[in-house]
Amino acid sequence: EDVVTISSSMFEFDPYMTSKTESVNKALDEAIPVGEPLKIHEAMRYAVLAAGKRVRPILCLASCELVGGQENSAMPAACAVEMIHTMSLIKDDLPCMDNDDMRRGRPTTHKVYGEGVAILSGGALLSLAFEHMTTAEISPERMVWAVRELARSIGTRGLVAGQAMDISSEGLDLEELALENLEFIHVHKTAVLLETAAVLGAIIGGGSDEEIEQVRKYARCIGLLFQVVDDILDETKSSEELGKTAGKDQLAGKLTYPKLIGLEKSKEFVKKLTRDARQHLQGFSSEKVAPLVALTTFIADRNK
Ligand code: GRG
Repeated sequence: EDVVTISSSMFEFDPYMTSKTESVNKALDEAIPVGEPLKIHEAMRYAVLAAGKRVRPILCLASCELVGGQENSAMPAACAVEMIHTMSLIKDDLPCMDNDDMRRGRPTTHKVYGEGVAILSGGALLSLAFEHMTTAEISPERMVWAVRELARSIGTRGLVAGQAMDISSEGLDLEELALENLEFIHVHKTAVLLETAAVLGAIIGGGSDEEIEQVRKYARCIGLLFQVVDDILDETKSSEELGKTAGKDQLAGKLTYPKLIGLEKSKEFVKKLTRDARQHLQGFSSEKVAPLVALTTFIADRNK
C-alpha cells in the first residue's frame, strides 16, 4: 500500500491522461471511415468523436501496459470498447429510453440526425467495434477470448441486462427498489464494460491467467466505484443545473446510492472501493501500477 501510494504521488497523471486521450482520439478518428452511407458514418463520427472522457479506452491501454504489453497492440480493443460505450449512449438517449436532448455537451445523435439514423449508427458501431478489434496483432486464441469477453459485456449478461432491469424498475419507490436491484443495474450498465475494457487490455498485453484475474478484480471495483461516484454527482448537482441538463430520468428523481443509503454511507463506500481496487493491484511493480492507481483516484475524485 505504501509503495503504491509513493509511486502514484511521483507519477504525473495529467500529462498521462492528455497524451492517452490524444492517441485514443486519433485512433478513433482513423477507425471510423467517412463514406457511404454518408449520414450513417457522419452520425457515428458525431457521437464517438464528441468530448467523452475516454476512461474505458485508457483503462484498456493502461491494463495492457501493466502486464508488459505495448499501447499500440491494445489500441484496436480500446477503440472497440469506446464504440460500444457510445452505441449504448446513443440508444440510452432515444425517446423510447431516457429521452435525453444533450450528451457530451451537445445535442444527442437522434436530435441531430433523427431516430432512424441514430438507431442504425448504433448498430453500425456495434458491428464495427468487433471488426476493428480483430485488427489487433495477437494470437487467434487470445483474439477469440477477447471477442467472447466483449460480446458478453453487451448482451443479457451486460449492458442489455442492466438497461432491462432499469426499465422494469422505473417508477418504483425507495421501499420497492432494493439495494441489490440498484447494484444489479449499476454493475451491468456500467461496471461490466469498464471491467471488460481492463480485461481486454490484459489479454492483449499477454498477461498470465493470474494477472488477468487480478486486473478483472481491480476493474470490478473501479466499475462500481465509477457508478457510485456518478450517483453522488447526480445527487449533489444543484437544482438549477439539473433543470438545464437533465434527462427525463433525472427530473423524475432517478434512484441512486445516496437516495438508498444516504450521502455519507455512499462516500464511505467510495473509499472502500478505492482501497479494495488498490489491494487487487498488489504484486505488480510500483512503477507499472502507477497509472492505474492514479486512474482510480481520478474516478473517485472526479467532479463531472
Ligand atoms: C442495444 C445491444 C444494445 C445495448 C445498449 C441502452 C443500453 C443497452 C444500455 C445503457 C447503458 C448506459 C447508457 C449506461 C450508462 C453508463 C455511464 C455511466 C455513462 C457515462 O459514462 P462516462 O461518464 O461518459 O464515461 P463519457 O461521455 O465521458 O464517455
